[in-house]
Amino acid sequence: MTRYILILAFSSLWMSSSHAQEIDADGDGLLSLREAQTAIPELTEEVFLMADTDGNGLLSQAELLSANERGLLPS
Ligand SMILES: [Ca+2]
Ligand SMILES: [Ca+2]
Repeated sequence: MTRYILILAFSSLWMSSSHAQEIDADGDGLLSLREAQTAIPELTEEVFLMADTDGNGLLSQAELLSANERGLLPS
């Protein structure tokens, strides 16, 4: 269930600034490993790096959704 909570939270992050500071601490619209682990404590760096398909060290919404579709995110 955790991944769905994150997807919901992350989606709302894009739409609602009221949630932005809860996960996206620096407000850049991308999730760093630390920010992602705040939302999913079980998320490992290994999984984060697999999800970060463009290798910029940050997860975009598209990368997060793709990782979810590939089953990378802890459930
Ligand atoms: Ca951020
Ligand atoms: Ca990325």
